[in-house]
Formats: sequence, C-alpha cells, structure tokens
Amino acid sequence: MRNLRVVVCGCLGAWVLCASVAEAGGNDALIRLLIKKGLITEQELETAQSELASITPSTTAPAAAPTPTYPALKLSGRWALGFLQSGASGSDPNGAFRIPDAKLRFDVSPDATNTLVTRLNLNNASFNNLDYVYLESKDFLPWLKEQPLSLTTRIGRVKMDFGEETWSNNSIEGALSSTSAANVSGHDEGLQAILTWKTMGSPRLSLGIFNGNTNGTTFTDNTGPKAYSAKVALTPISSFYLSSSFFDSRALKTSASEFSIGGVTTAPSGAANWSRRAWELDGRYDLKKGKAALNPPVFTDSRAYLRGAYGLFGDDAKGGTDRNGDYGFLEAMWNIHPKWYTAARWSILDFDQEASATLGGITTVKRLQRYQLGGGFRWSERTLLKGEWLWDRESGRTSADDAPNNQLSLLAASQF
Ligand SMILES: [Ca+2]
Ligand SMILES: [Ca+2]
Repeated sequence: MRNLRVVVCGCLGAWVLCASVAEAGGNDALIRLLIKKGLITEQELETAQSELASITPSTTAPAAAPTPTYPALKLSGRWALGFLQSGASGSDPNGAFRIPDAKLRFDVSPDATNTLVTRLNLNNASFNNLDYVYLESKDFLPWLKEQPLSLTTRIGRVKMDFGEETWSNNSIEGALSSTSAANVSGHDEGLQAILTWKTMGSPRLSLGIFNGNTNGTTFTDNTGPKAYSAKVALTPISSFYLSSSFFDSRALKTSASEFSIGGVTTAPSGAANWSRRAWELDGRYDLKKGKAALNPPVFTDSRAYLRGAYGLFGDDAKGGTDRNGDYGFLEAMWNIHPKWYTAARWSILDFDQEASATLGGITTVKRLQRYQLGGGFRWSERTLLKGEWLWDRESGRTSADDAPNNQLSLLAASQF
C-alpha cells in the first residue's frame, strides 16, 4: 500500500500541474474519490499542492514599473570624517579630527525631462556655499529619439567637464583621500551640452561656455569674452577609456579664474589682463573589468585599474610675466580582496622657466611632486574606512626647498 501511495502521489503531482492548466471543473470530485479510497491523505494532497506552487511558473505578468509622479525629489550626499596629521607646514600640524568633505544634494524633477540640481557644500561642518545649481534637461529634441544619440544640457552654475580627476577629487569618491598635485577643476556659471552616441564605443562630446571669472557679490561677468571648454571621450574596448579636454578662459582682466590648477586661480604677478588655456589627455585601463561605472573610482568592482593624465597650461599675462607649465599623474588601484583595496599615485605640477606659485600655503614653489600610498576597508557597500600617507616634495623654490608638509589621514567615508 505504501508503494502505491508513493506512485499515486507522484502521479498526482504531475496531474495537479496539468490540471492547473486545464479546466478546474470535475477535479474536486476526483480528488475526493482518491481520498475516500485511501489512495491519498489530505496531508499528502496539501504537500503536493504546495510543491506545485513552488515549481509552477508565475502566470502573472511582471509588475509594471511604477509610473513616476512629478514633481519628484531625490536626496543624495556624502561625507568623510576622521583624523589628519601633517608636518609643521601642512594644514594640521597639531593633528585634528575634522570633516574634510560633506555634501548634500537635492535633485528636483518637475517633469520627465528636467531636473533642478542643487548641492550644498558643508565641508568642515560649515555651510560654505552652493557648489552648483543648474537645470539639467535630457533628450528633449523629438528627432533625436529616432537616433542612437542622447543629449543632455545643463544651464546654471555647473562643474566644468575637464579631465577625469574632477569627477572624483574628494575624500570619498577617490581611491586615495587626497587629490593629485594639480587637481585641475572648477565650477562656473554657464551652459553645457553633452552629446553621447549609444554605439561605436560610446563616443561622448561635451561642450561648455562660461563667464570665466570668479564671482564677486553680483555674480556678473567682468569681461564680454566667455570662457569655453571642450572634451571628447571614447571607450574603444570595454576595459579602456580615453578622453581629451581643452579649456580657454579668454580675457579675465585682473580677476581670478574659476578654473583651478593646483589651487592657483589668481592673475600672474603684474598682469593688467590675463587668460588661461589648458589641454589634458586622460586614459584608464581596467584589469578584469567589473560592472560598476568608472566613477566613483573607489567603488570599482574591477580587479584593478591604472589611470593617468598629462596636461599643459599657459597663463598669458599682458603687462606681467607668463606662467606656463605642465602636470600629470599616474594612479593604480587594486582590489586585493572583496573587502580590501590598496592604491598609490604619483603626481607632478611643474612651472616652466622662472614661473612659480604658492601651492598648499607653501610659497614660490616651482615644482611639486606628490607621492601617495593608501588603502581602504569596505565596511559596507557605501561606507569605507580609508587611510593614506602623502609625501609632498617641493623643489625649485627661491627661499628654501622641501617644506615639512607630509600628511597622514585616517577617515571614515560614506555616500548615499
Ligand atoms: Ca568673461
Ligand atoms: Ca614637502
């Protein structure tokens, strides 16, 4: 009898599966008959039905994506806090617990095309300014929807799209806690247009036009000529990314530029009118490329990456001394374990001939070479514990050579 029950139960399982597809009418009578004849118990019937439920493919349609409702608000942010200790000429000679980076960002979308982006700069637990406020509009040209193209425009105060370090030059998103020696970056008021092809290596063209000068209290442009930037980027193979950027501030008179090179934005000494131009080439190769986006680099799931940049700049000073030079970096990061990574970078900012500048509070630096070694522990998907040792070597100074400004940083960093 037991063997018969096993056979009947097995058959019943298959039969219930078929019966679920066929009409249900009349099945109940058959089940009642099988129970009555003692060929199956109620408990065995329940077990068969529950097994059926677990193997039957869902016949319900996949849940449709919820229709977005507008206006929509998205809140995001990041922070890094911890302990920093520098040499006597650095920023923290006494050692200090600090919050070197804290940002809060609001993305408000009034409709499906437009998003108003505002980011608060709360570094060192102070309200400093709004890093940017802009309106981003995506794919609003009907004819473009028929093409393998995507167009995004931004108008307002934006981050200039120049080079690659600018997209991760902070204590959270960079593999290392500090930036490279040149850290070329800037925010300015203007208009950006980004055109991306969805095929053929995803080439990307980014163009921008900006006021150029740093803001007074009125945020107006002190000269008619506008600054502009251009960048082209390409991913010829999935593990290799390449970009080239160009910037021209055009006439700034004696105002400072919004485009920073090594923290230097002021006019060259003696200049009655000046302008800044820069060109940069960037490359990145990922070993065992993962699925995460290239930015932020610290959250890469590739096994390792190597990236580098080389740039040239010229500060043309009418009535003063030109300030030209070049810069670059080489950076490597290696995920030695799913939870642990290590990273290192060498970078340089080098002024030509007799030119020099104040870099990180150290005056008359002709050449800065920065060596960084660090790593991190992935506490969770979004929170890291990071450590870095940084050596800054200044040379070519007229007053003295290398200043004691090396730095140790131990940080907890997170983003949401
Ligand atoms: Ca201008
Ligand atoms: Ca030094």
